[in-house]
Amino acid sequence: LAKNSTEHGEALRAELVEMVQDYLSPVALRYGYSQIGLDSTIRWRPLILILGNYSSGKSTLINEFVGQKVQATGQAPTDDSFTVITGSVGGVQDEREGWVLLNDPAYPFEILKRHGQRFAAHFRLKQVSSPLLQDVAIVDTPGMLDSVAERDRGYHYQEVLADLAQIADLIVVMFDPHKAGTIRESYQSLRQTLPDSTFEDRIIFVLNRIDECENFTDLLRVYGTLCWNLSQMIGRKDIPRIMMSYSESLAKEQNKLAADFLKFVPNERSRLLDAIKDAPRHRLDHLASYIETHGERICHFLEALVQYQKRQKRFWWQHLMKAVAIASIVAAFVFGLAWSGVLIEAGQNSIAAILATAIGVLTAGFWMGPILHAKRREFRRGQLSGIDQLTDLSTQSRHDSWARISGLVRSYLDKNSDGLPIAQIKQDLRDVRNAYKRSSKAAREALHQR
Ligand SMILES: Nc1nc2c(ncn2[C@@H]2O[C@H](COP(=O)(O)OP(=O)(O)OP(=O)(O)O)[C@@H](O)[C@H]2O)c(=O)[nH]1
Ligand SMILES: [Mg+2]
Repeated sequence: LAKNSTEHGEALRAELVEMVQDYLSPVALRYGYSQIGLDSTIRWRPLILILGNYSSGKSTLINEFVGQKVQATGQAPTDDSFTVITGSVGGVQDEREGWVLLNDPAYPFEILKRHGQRFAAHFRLKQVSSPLLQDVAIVDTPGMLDSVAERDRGYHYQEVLADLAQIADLIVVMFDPHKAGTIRESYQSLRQTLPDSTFEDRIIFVLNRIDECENFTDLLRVYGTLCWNLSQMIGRKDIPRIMMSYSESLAKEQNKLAADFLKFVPNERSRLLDAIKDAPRHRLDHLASYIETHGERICHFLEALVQYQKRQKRFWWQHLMKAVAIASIVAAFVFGLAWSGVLIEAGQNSIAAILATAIGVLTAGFWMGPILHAKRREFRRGQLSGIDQLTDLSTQSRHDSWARISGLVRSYLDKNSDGLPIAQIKQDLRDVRNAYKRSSKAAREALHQR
């Protein structure tokens, strides 16, 4: 049964990725909603992102789980690179450097290209043979420094983290007793990028290296400090669960295992390992919310375009009415003059009528031509500067999604407002809406059945 359900999950995942490729990606690219195919970040294997303070024990933990010394470890800030560590095909050990990796469509990292060469020089992939890494990849990250040192990296560290967090299925945030809570800025950038609905499910907080606490009181003090800092960062009073962990072998080496309090605090390292092994199951949940978030936003985007076109049409009709009214008045006036003998000989009704019609048509043409042209520019300027009028912002989620897309809508309209392909837009809106709702429903049902 388990095998069956894994296979079913696998098939469903493939189907969802295909839906994104066939329906969401082309539309996203067509309207400039995204610069890369939306399926590119979800194609690859499940990804676990490990981040936290420097020296909090990230690399030590990874080496332990992988069963080899893949990453360098040490007391000072050791590593200034992002390393994707994954299983190798046929046991080949391989390394791949940043720029090649960012440009390879087989990997989901195209989105990181925007961080430039300086970042690429700090990005690499290592393939190692390890049972844990057969279906998943782990990303080891440079430890967080304080915010002053953070500025010297040459790329925007927090934005890189945020982009990686969008690709990741599980995010492990690590602290240690010496620095329990100095990651405020990084935390906030995660918070802003991940959709609210998935934020809590996808993130695990770990207080690591607890064997180094002096005694139980010291541990409580550190734990309390971390809770306080987390609640400040989260802006809430209920603290997420924090796993406690330490490296058994290091503790033994350093004679820390004798500490009494460790007997009362179970090492949750193995639970952390279980969570990492479980990442493929997180993938389905991640996919479902990925599809919902982008599906909703794309629909929101297209709805705004439809709204713009409606206003444009109304504007055009108003001017046509005006043109007809003014042309009629002018024509009537000309006819009156002609009929009464001011323009031509009196009594030549048919010539007067022809003359009046001709001048009326000219007037209408002038109004719908150069005058409308100037007015239309004014209309467009007005619409673009008051772009929020194009959408209904009655709920918080509409607000959030609009905050993400309004700039993109504006730049699309800026280039295309004169010839919006409205039939296509409406068709795309229908297709995307149907496709994403259908897929999200299927994914939610599958998740529910677990
Ligand atoms: N006692 C003890 N020491 C640990 C533990 N985990 C890591 N260490 C030590 O802490 C130091 C930092 O560990 P790393 O794994 O290099 O930490 P990191 O988070 O990867 O650090 P950066 O890569 O610099 O961000 C190393 O000297 C490790 O030996 C632990 O659980 N207990
Ligand atoms: Mg490290």
